[in-house]
Amino acid sequence: MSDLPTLPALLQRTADLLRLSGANEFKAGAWDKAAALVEQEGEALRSRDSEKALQELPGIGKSLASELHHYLTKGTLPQLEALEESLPEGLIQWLNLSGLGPKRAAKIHQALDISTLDELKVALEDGRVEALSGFGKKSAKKILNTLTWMEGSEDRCLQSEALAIATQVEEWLRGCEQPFQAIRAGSLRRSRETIGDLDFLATVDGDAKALHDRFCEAPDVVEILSRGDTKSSVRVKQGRQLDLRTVEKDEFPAALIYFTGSKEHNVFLRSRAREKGLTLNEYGLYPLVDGEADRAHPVKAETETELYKKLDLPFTPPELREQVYQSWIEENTLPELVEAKDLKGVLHAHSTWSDGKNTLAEMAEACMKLGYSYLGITDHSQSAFYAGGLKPKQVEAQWKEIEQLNQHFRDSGKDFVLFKGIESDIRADGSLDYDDEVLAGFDFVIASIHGQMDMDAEAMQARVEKALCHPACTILGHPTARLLLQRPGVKLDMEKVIRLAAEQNVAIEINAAPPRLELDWRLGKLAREVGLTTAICPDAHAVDQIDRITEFGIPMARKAGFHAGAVLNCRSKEQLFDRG
Ligand code: DGT
Ligand code: CA
Ligand code: CA
Ligand code: ZN
Repeated sequence: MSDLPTLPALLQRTADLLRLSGANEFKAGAWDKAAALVEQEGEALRSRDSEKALQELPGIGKSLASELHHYLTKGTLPQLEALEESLPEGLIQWLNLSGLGPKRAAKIHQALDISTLDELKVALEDGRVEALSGFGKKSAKKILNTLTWMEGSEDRCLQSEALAIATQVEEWLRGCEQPFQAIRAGSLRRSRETIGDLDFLATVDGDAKALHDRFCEAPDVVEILSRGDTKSSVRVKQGRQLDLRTVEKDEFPAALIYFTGSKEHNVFLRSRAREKGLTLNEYGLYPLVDGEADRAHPVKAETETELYKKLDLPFTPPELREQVYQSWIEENTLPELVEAKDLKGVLHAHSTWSDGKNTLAEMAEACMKLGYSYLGITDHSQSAFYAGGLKPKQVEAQWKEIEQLNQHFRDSGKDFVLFKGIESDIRADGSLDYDDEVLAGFDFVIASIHGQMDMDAEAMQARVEKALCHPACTILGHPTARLLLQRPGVKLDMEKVIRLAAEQNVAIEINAAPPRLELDWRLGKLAREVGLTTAICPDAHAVDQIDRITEFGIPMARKAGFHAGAVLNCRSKEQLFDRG
């Protein structure tokens, strides 16, 4: 059976590959339109069970209807498969470079007769690309920057991708006939925003080989790198490496600490052990006798907590086992980290008023179902025309709908309220995207950068600082606009931004969209020192994206060291926008 939600993306990809192959715009554009149409149709598409019925859709000609029908019945698009077959694989990879669209990629490919990333890099460096008409020095430099950036990150993946793989593998392992206990370790347990390889640690009752065998036979495994009875490594089809370690029960706490890391945290713990006349390794904690571990008399510790205690240290949540937090651990000033149950409401979501997929009422309903007592809706502002940004007249109309819905909630005895918000573009000059009069009418304003990201550091700094100082600004959205593993953020002195935001009583969001995950957790320590408030936001464009705040937002806020008291949407709806 076909998976409808992925169909628009496949149609879009076909359009891109057609352009890459040099097809004319008329032909490629039809696939773009088909993608938008299919998105709009949703599940209703399934009821069109013949090519003829599909052809009745606007813009769907005979050949597209045949493709769609093939997809609905067989789950693939023949045209896409043919393109992927015929285009050089290296050339297809060019599409991952943000800043180089398929048409321009095709132009370079044809003019210079090159088709790999390496060849492209050389051509960017030796000036052949900038000499092509329509390119120039600046755009060649930009493409080269993204290429270099991507090279350094292709051995990692997003946390969300790693979590999906981990969940699948764990489910598969549960089918092992031998009883066992397994846990995620490494960067995944520490909730890093990107993941290199996935580490699992387990203890097995009886023969550990059975678990290793099952691990190596997981459905997505494409390569077994090593298979043993204490350690196995495999590669899965998504490209990631997975490591499984099994240890004895009494070794588990020390092994868990070791394989959770970070490396720097381990170094710190080992030196701490030395200071106490002990030695710590991946098997246990032992007294040091004549500079040697006394393995016959291990220091008893049945849990991680007990092990930390033996080192006179507080239990350190995995998220905080990073170099930056060493002083908090030593001084025993670790914060009580925010938890999912502390969240009271949702801020930063889009509706059909701009580029969201669900109506205001649907979004509110979904928040209620998840147990939240408010939703601060923030559609795009007028400059974001590409995302259906709201003109002042539409803002007013949306306010009316919000008031009606709130009235309805009150009348039906629902403990829920919609707040009037906006995600206002920060214009290049640092101004917000409406007159002050309009801005004052919102319950709250998220200010975000969406365009003109190439500005130099000084201009960008001034731009963001001006926005922060606007009296209507409540939250700074995705501060550097980075996209993990795709593009670095804008040039910004985040230390200064955090200090100023705290001073101005402006919160900086932790955006839970998997490629964003900023405010970066590395800045959490400073945030706590200056009393910055954050908001854990889904940036949801559909009802099924609201839950991101618990899935990715909470782990990231914890990793940044935030306690519930410093999180805006852990406040009740009555106290939410108190700025005293
Ligand atoms: P990743 O895989 O790059 O996302 O990051 P990690 O932290 O998962 O690193 P990985 O998979 O190389 O190792 C898992 C843990 O094992 C790591 O967090 C700490 C521990 N570990 C590995 N190698 C060393 C080492 O050379 N020294 C120390 N102290 N610990 C290590
Ligand atoms: Ca790892
Ligand atoms: Ca590893
Ligand atoms: Zn945004």
